[in-house]
Amino acid sequence: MGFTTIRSETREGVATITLARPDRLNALTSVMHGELSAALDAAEADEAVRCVVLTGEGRAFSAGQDLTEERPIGPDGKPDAGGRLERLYNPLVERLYAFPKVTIAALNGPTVGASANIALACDILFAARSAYLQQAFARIGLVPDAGGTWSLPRIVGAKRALALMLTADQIPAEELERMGLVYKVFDDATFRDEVASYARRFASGPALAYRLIKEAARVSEANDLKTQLALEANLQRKAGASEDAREGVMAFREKRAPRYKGR
Ligand code: T3D
Repeated sequence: MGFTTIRSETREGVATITLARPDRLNALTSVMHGELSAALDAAEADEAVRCVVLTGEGRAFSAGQDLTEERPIGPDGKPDAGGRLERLYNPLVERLYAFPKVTIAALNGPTVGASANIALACDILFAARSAYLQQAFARIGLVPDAGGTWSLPRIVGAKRALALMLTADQIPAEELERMGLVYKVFDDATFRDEVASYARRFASGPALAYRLIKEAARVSEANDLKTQLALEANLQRKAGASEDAREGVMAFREKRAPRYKGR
């Protein structure tokens, strides 16, 4: 697609989007945001794509906003960091939370600033053992953004989230796994293969059920038990009527692997 700051390739139902400015630790620029958005458009539209993997080239996942890029100027004539969030980061984070296919953030190395919170907007995070995550904002006099102040307390609890944000400490991969921010840590040498194996599993899985599971998880934060139970019944009605659900049960009875079609 003629991208200059990312790479996007699709294989076996998996679209892998790689942030590709390794000499800048894949720091995010406006151009990169535009390309990322176009790559997500393509992955969403392509029926053959069932899973999206977001990762980084070289030794980092991404070092957050490119700090050499000028901030937009606000109506008062002053640099407006919030304007950039409203224009670029907030739509990306909302889009990832609502993305209709399974999304994986593959943290191959340092995952810093806004990029950490973009990763947290993906469904599942895997990390290479050498990776770390850092809410670096306070180190440069900024406030965590890209949804970090929303997602972190929900994942790790209020006090721990506050400590991560105030200290801006680099948290090693194994601790991220213990805190529940990362699902699994793999050795650096096998990291890409392990992530690819999970991605292929999702790509051949029941896509409709995955979409409904994501919907249930996404809205559960705001629902009480009664509302969530009613939602589950509705979603199960849809899933249960799908070809995939029929195939899943048939495959179980016939003692063979299911062949899901995503409908
Ligand atoms: O508009 C707004 O600003 C609001 C939006 C804010 C969103 C945010 O994401 S704020 C947070 C921004 N990110 C950071 O504060 C992290 C900055 N980077 C670092 O602190 C360090 O680079 C790391 C801790 C991530 C890694 O350290 P290290 O020692 O492994 O690598 P390094 O040598 O610092 O970095 C390698 C190169 O990448 C280096 O360039 P050089 O010296 O080789 O020419 C470095 O300047 C460059 N680089 C790293 N991070 C960024 C960057 N260049 C531009 N922007 C970066 N964020």
